[in-house]
Amino acid sequence: MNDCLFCKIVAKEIPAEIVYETGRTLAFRDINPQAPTHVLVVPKQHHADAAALASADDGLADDVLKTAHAIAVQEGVAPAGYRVVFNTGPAAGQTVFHVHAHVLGGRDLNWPPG
Ligand code: DGP
Repeated sequence: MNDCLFCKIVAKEIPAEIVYETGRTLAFRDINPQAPTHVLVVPKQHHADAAALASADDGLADDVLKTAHAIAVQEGVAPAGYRVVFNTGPAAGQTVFHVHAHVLGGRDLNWPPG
């Protein structure tokens, strides 16, 4: 999509600190990190939110989840524990409408989230 921020990052038109890439996914550091590890995983194909990703019937949601776990291993946060979050819709705090998984780790994470 022409006006989508994360599509522009996928297209490398806007810079980001890319930490992992597969054929169908891209992972880059969040510009406003909330934990020592805070990486965003996106499908390269545009889907607005997690509900739309879940409806993609070609295993793309699996690819995003597998990339999220690969990030946790690469960042060294998997053994202690980490969180994967899809903010879905405005009430949940979604601000960028290209689906993305937040991968958070490297500190103790509170529950419930705010
Ligand atoms: P959400 O609120 O769940 O839609 O998360 C959007 C995240 O995207 C937020 O944590 C900040 C991050 N973000 C916004 N703009 C940029 C950007 O230009 N570059 C990067 N790396 N992250 C961004």
